[in-house]
This record gives sequence, structure tokens and C-alpha cells, in this order.
Amino acid sequence: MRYYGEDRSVDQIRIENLEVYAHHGVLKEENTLGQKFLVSLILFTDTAKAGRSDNLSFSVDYADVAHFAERQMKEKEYKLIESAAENLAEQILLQFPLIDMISVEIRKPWAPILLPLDHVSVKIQRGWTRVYLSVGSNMGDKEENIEKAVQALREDRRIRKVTESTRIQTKPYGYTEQDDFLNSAVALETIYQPEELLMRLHQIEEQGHREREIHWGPRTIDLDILLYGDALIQTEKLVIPHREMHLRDFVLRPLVQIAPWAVHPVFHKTIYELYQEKGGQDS
Ligand code: PH2
Ligand code: MG
Ligand code: MG
Repeated sequence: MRYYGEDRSVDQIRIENLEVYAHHGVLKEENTLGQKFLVSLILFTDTAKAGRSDNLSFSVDYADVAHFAERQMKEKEYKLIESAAENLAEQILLQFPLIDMISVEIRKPWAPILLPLDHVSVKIQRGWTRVYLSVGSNMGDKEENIEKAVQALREDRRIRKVTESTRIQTKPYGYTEQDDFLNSAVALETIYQPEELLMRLHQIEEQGHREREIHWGPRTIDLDILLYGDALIQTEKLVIPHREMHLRDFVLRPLVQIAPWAVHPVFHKTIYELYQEKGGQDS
């Protein structure tokens, strides 16, 4: 289990054991006869403003969420309650932007396993996670390449609150026999899992005609994940935090503009500190 926790709201609105008759299941009988499902939702959302003003428009209407959840549970049919829960979490996060994070539990009190039981259930937690990217281009129309990539991020419904730093011209780092780069940093929130986000960034790079030839060589567009919440990930495909972000001026200089107080989850230093240590100019 990986934990991507960060500064999300601790306030909760709870909907417990919402009863929905639906047809999810691996067995034929479950699909034809249907059965009772009990859905419990914890909506993590900041209630302070609604609490102070006594105004529902600053909060999430639990009646809306309950009706929406009932419709989602009936609309599509899944074999697995894992899938029913995954879909429900995603649809609620997309429909109700004030919800930062959600816990979804789906119980089957009548699960047909030929043994007496109280219920079986799946419980998941999903939410919007803050991510920082490094963006670079050193081939073709660099401004346009970056502009298009950032636009693609803005248009993705699983990504929101996209903010870009200014774009700065930098000398090539590493392999130096190539044109200068244009670099920027991007902050966003996403409901993609880290591996999904990586695949989505590769797609956007491909749409920008990125050809993967020389390692560290010239490229039309490069999108690198720097931080994903405070996740630590080390797989064959993905290392987060980015291995060298703390060593690269072309990463830190734009990043410090938009995230001076973001904390590197391994070094426990702010981006501002890492930038100063690299010899940042505005000290
Ligand atoms: N990206 C690299 C290698 N070197 N140098 C600069 N200035 N900017 C980059 O984006 C860059 C680089 C590998 O991704
Ligand atoms: Mg790179
Ligand atoms: Mg890359």
C-alpha cells in the first residue's frame, strides 16, 4: 500500500450504508437476479466556510452525492465490487470538485458464497494529488511545443488546477552538443495514479512528435514527473521524486517560482532551500 498523503482536508461528510439494488457480480445469478449493495462514503472536504456562513453553496450537498452514487451504481454493471468502487470514486471526484479525497466502501450482505456471513466488502480511498512536472524543449518551435503540451494537460479531465512557471532559456545539461532548452515547471492536481500519469505524459510527448532516440539528446518536448504528493516510488519505469531534480538549475529555477514551500519528501527540504543550495540567484 502506498500513501500519497498531503495537506488534504480532515473534515468529513459521511453517508453510511446507502442501500442500492444492483446487478454487479462474477456469477450469472448475480447479474440476472441482482442483490442488495450497501455503499458508504466519506467525503473529505473543507467545511469551514459553509460552517461559518450556514450556506450550502459552500459545501457538498450530501443528498446530491447520494442520488448520484445510486445512479452510478445502477447505470453500469461490473463483475467486481473493486471496479464498482473505483468507478464510483472517480465519478464523484469529477462531479463534485469540493471533494479533495473520498473513501468508498461497497458491501454485499447477501454475497452468494454458500456460507453464512455478515457481509463482504471493498473499501478504497482516492483523491486529487498535487504533482510537479519539469517541462523542456530544444527542437522546433520550443514555445509552441511547450504551449501545446500544457494545453493538453489543461484539457484532461483527470487533471485540474494547472499552473505554469515562466519559461526560461537554459544551457543544455549533460549532453552539451545540442541547442539551448526552453524549460518551465508545472503544478497540477490529478486523480491519475503515478503510472497512469506517466503513460499520459508519454502520450502527450508522442503527440508533440517526440522521438526517443539519443538518451538526453535533443527533443521537441519532455515532460518529467518531479514530485507526486509525498510519494516515494522506485520501479523499473518510474522513480519519484525525480532522481536529479535537486541538482538541476533548469528544474529548480522555474519550480521555485510556483512551489517555494513544497517539501522534497526524501531530503525534507523546501524547493527554496534546494534552490539556494544550488546557488540560486535571488538569494
Ligand atoms: N533535459 C535533459 C538533459 N539536459 N538540459 C537543459 N538545460 N534542460 C533540459 O530540459 C534538459 C537538459 C534530459 O531530459
Ligand atoms: Mg528530462
Ligand atoms: Mg523525460
